Amino acid sequence: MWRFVPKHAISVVVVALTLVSLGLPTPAGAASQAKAGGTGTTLRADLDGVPIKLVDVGHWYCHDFDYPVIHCFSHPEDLEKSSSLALAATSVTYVTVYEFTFYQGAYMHISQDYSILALIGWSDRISSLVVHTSAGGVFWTDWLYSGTRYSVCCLQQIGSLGSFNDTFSSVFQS
Ligand SMILES: [Ca+2]
Repeated sequence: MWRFVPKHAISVVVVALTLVSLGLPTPAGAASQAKAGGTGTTLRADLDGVPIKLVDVGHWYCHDFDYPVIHCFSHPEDLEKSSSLALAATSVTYVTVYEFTFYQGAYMHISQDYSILALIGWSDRISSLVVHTSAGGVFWTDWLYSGTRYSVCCLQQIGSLGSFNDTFSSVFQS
């Protein structure tokens, strides 16, 4: 069954991952992984089951319901199948972010906090979004939940972010 790490723990892990991945070049074989010291939790990503670099997540159709693994797919229909299986097992607050306005381009179902969206290739690229639950989240224009905040909630569908287009650099779920 799917099991989720408590959010406060995830935040610590994300920050740790960020520091590690920014500070140390990783060997080619470990390029798709960023390890958090001491926790045993490794944020990683795959595309159609094959490991990919985390920064490439933003190019595909992905979800993080199996955190700390981000699953990506070449085709959105495969993403939706995988997402349905995960969501059937638990209730999750999540937001879908899209590369282009009006829900076009690459997209990702995000249920976790990301202090640096650049880590998964999503910084300064989000142009539209959909909130799937009554809860929501807060996007920020800078790393580590700073800069200008942009709160979303309540099944909002935002086809165009206006002046916030391509500005979000971190996000946490509320
Ligand atoms: Ca964009």
